[in-house]
Amino acid sequence: MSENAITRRSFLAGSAGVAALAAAGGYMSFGAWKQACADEPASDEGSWFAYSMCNACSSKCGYKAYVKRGRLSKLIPNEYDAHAQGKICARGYGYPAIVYSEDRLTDPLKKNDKGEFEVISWEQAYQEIGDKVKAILDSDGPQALAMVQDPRPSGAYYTKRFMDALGSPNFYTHGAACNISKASGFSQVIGAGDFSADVENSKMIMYIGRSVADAVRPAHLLALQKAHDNGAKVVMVDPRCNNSTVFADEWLPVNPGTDLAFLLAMSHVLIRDGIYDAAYVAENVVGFDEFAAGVKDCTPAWAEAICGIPAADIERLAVEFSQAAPAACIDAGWRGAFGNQYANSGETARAIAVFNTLLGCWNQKGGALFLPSVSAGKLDEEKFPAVPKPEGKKVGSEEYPLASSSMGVNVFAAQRAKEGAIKGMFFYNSNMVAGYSNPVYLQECLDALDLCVVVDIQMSETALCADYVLPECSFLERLELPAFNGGKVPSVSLRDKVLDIVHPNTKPCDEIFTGLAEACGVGEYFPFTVEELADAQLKSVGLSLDALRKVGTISFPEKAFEYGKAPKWKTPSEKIQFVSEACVAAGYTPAPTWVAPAVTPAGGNQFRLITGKQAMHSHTMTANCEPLMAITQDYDLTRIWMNADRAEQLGISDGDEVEISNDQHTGRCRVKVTQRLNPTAVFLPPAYGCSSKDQHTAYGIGLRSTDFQAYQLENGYGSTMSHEILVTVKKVGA
Ligand SMILES: Nc1nc2c(c(=O)[nH]1)N[C@H]1C(S)=C(S)[C@@H](COP(=O)(O)OP(=O)(O)OC[C@H]3O[C@@H](n4cnc5c(=O)[nH]c(N)nc54)[C@H](O)[C@@H]3O)O[C@H]1N2
Ligand SMILES: Nc1nc2c(c(=O)[nH]1)N[C@H]1C(S)=C(S)[C@@H](COP(=O)(O)OP(=O)(O)OC[C@H]3O[C@@H](n4cnc5c(=O)[nH]c(N)nc54)[C@H](O)[C@@H]3O)O[C@H]1N2
Ligand code: SF4
Ligand SMILES: [Mo]
Repeated sequence: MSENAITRRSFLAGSAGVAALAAAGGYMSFGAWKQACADEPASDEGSWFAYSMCNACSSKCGYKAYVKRGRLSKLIPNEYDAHAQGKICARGYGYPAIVYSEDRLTDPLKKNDKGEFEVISWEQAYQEIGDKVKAILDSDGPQALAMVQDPRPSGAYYTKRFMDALGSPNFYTHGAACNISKASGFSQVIGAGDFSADVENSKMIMYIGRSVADAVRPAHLLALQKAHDNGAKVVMVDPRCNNSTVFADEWLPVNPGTDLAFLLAMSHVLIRDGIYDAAYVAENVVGFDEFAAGVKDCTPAWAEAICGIPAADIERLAVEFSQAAPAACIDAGWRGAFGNQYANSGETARAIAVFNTLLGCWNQKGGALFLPSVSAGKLDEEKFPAVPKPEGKKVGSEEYPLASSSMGVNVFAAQRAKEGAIKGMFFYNSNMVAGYSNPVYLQECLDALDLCVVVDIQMSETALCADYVLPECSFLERLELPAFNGGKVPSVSLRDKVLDIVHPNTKPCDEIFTGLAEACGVGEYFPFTVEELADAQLKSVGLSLDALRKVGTISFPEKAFEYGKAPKWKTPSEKIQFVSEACVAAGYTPAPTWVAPAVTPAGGNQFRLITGKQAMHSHTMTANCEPLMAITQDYDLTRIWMNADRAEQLGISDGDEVEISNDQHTGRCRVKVTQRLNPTAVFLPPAYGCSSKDQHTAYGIGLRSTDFQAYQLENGYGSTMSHEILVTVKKVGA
């Protein structure tokens, strides 16, 4: 943290300048906007700015957004924002074009008997949705309603409060399609769903299926750059040589879905040779002996036969780890290898938390840290009435008992809709149908609902399944609640309103959910504006909305992280648990042992289909953004990757068109032949294959991995197992 950073204290001492907002609007297409920007003189004269946060991925990087004559003219990343640290990525710069997209939803829509959407008024939409919610509550109770969302910061608050007010516990994030197995597996061992590798101070850092150079968060990339500059040993375990390789010392092209064998074998070496932190383990761990007995036979030779990493490398890496410890760890990853991909993802996450414990690296400099965060305190109940916690259990929590309770198994709620138990579903900033599991299956699930409401800014595949589509204004057109970010120095950032409303009949989420709550008879829980709530939340930590508006980000140095402080383990035993009763109840061994992935490719023309991010796209939400799709087209980025030796065996050359098929789907695309991929897999970039004709830029470009994915969930953890896919690939015309 720079000395110039704005802290809560320095702010209170009165440090900041004044922001003001332009208020001009008018619809303008992206092409016209681009031309107007090109025609603009370079000077900042007459421009205004407000602090906002990017919405193009989960990182929500903070920036200063300049407005000139009502149009966005410039973005300057905020140096003090926890995730941006003075940089934003290509998506951050390109995504604001969506504000001016001709495909924006402009009015509330209702599906008629012919299955076509008709424009209706907000009053009609609220009234009819409210009546249908009340009817479902009367006939089936609040358990028959569900919400899927993962927006931040306002959306998460308002959608949760709305569901709480209706009495429904069925509140889901996108987690089951992202990192539910990681969060849930870690929780079993360390009682926390995540940790932060102290990358910049590390002597040795291993990434298992995490690519900070493709799946970008600027702060993570900057930390890796520092580690590399400091001479840290950086090891990348990935079936694909991803773009982080520029900072890496080694690439281990593991067979997909087999990292667990690699991890158990490295643990075996540490224990066999007595080079783990025995004192730390003796003091902090329950179940070490069971784990040690379980990995006794997990030799490097055993692992090599499964994961493809040479036994000698496994031996050497374990020793190198022990020498670098405690300034060493395996990074927490995000999604790539054990977030939601395989039948063994949750158990792989457990094995990582165990391995880091053997290094004794928790909260050590250069190790793996639990960083502090600050959250809003208690608010005046008169103005912000508390909502009673819903009774009953979240749908899916019994069937998938290891699943993180805050995330929940979103697609299982959809499954229960198909089975008739869930009657009404809401989606906010979520495209479940295209992105979470098999789209045909998920569409059938949503078709079975009595009521499906989607709040989006464009016609997503999920919105196409809705009875009502409610248009939100874009992220640059709304003020949101403050975002409290954890970190070595925790901080709070703001998404302020930058632009005036572009389409007059769109609304921000706080107004939409307040309106829905009133129509559903629970409006008494929303007697405040977003400004009032934001200000109250900030006052509870000694700040104010005015204060944050002026600077965008304020930090809390008095809550800063301290090395060496023992973490509090929020596990049943209050120790680190190498063994878990919950895992046993779900059918796993007490301590993590080998679990095979669900499918294994047979060779010949059969491959496992895997995916991973491309730096210029996010999930399903950016493909319809013209400047970002232009990069795809310029660099021919929809191609499927295939290992060069396998391609040669199959007579496939770079650029050839191939047919990819399995029992779920058949599609065609061109091939990128490369040595940068494990031979057992093909790698499909994940942002393409949009099937909504109303997304004119994205529609029909490239293939979508979920089309090839069967609907199936990971035992106990409930992830969608997004890489348990076998496909055959053949050259078109061969
Ligand atoms: N550009 C971009 N950045 C993003 C996002 C985005 O959509 N686009 N989204 C954000 C979000 S929500 C997330 S969850 C993160 C995801 O962040 P990451 O998890 O880092 O992203 P991925 O690219 O999905 O996966 C990383 C790598 O895992 C590899 N991998 C696949 N299977 C295996 C396996 O079996 N074993 C191993 N060891 N590796 C494997 C892939 O080849 C890929 O290179 O990215 C965040 N940042
Ligand atoms: N095909 C594919 N599937 C994926 C992934 C992938 O990369 N490709 N990634 C996986 C991962 S890591 C994750 S985290 C999940 C993410 O899954 P989601 O969180 O569902 O993200 P998206 O698929 O991008 O869909 C977001 C939806 O929100 C809409 N939206 C954008 N801005 C706004 C806004 O301001 N307001 C509202 N109301 N809506 C808005 C977009 O138009 C889009 O329809 O997807 C998972 N599934
Ligand atoms: S990493 Fe890029 S896309 Fe994600 S929030 Fe930051 S700037 Fe936006
Ligand atoms: Mo994600």
